[in-house]
Amino acid sequence: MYTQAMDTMARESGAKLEKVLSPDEQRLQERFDARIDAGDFIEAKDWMPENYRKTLLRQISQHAHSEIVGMLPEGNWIGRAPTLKRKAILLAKVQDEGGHGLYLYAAAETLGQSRDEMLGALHSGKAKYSSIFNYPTLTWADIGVIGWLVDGAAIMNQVPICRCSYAPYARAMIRICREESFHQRQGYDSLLVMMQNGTPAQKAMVQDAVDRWWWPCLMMFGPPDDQSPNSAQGMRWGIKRVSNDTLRQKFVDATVQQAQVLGVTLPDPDLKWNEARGQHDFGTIDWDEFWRVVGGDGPVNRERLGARVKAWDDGAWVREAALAHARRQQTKKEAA
Ligand code: BYC
Repeated sequence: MYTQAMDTMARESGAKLEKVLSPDEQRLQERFDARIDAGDFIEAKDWMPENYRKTLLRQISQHAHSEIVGMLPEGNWIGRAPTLKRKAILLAKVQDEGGHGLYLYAAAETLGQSRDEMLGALHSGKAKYSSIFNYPTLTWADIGVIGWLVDGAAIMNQVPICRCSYAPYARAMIRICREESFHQRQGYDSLLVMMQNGTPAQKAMVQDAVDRWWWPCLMMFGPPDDQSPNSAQGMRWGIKRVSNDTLRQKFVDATVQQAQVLGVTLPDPDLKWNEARGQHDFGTIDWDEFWRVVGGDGPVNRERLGARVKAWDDGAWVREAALAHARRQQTKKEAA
């Protein structure tokens, strides 16, 4: 039986949850729990516990914000891509990220929050987005490394969400994951070209980018399982299918061989194969750094949020023009 674990009133008073639900709500709750147990998908029109809805809104809106903020570090390099081919690929990738944000905002809207409200929360600094986008893109190699490692970590995290119990989110994730695979491949390909055909300076640039992005990528999966307040309930509800630590481990195991083929060293002296576990051991993540970045004090948090707010303000005339056009169309329709 699943409970609304975030219902602190019931928990704090020590009362059983059943006592605060009306008989009708109790019946709905039981039906919902049975559907989750059976692995059913929940649609927007279906009854759901209030805290299931809130948890989804939190995660999906954060995810949407990450896609939109994630356009910024790579967008900075569109005008500086080294060849026409790389520029076309990067343009397509950044546009895809914008599209992912739109699918996800649309999925979150089905839970009853408007896009304006979600964006308001982002712009005021109230809403979270992925910690990874608060690191700067200093060289062209950073763009390849974002594709390889950041999108690689994103795929590892996002493939299980294609089976999320909330169907509109799961459907959005299926489309997103297809595109993420291309994103990862293009990043890896761009690094491979530099490592195989590049000058010593280009090879050093790739290694430097790997050194700077590796640890922040491991942080992307979120805090360790025993310090992850949302995991237990998220997993019981089938929102989260695989734990933060399990996904992080899978990412490390998958990446080690890719790094060998590329000819780069992952910056962790403790990284080594553990025969007994059948997995790689790796060093300690600096969780103080992670919480600092999540709390708004990363290398470029202010710059990223500032760029988002400016884009929103600069786009005001587009929104006004679109609304004026819609009003005119409506007037014409009514007059016809
Ligand atoms: N950054 O209890 P936990 C992309 C927060 S886009 C910031 O484990 P949960 C891409 C967490 O929100 C990638 N905050 O939480 C785009 C929670 O705080 P609140 C984005 C983080 O939800 C463009 C607190 O820490 N992917 O790849 O069970 C170009 C405790 O955590 C982070 C998604 O959003 C973080 N890294 O698990 C290229 C995937 N980690 O909300 C690439 C969907 C944790 O209680 N999201 N926090 O205040 C998820 O899968 C889950 O929400 C998480 C966290 C695994 C991220």
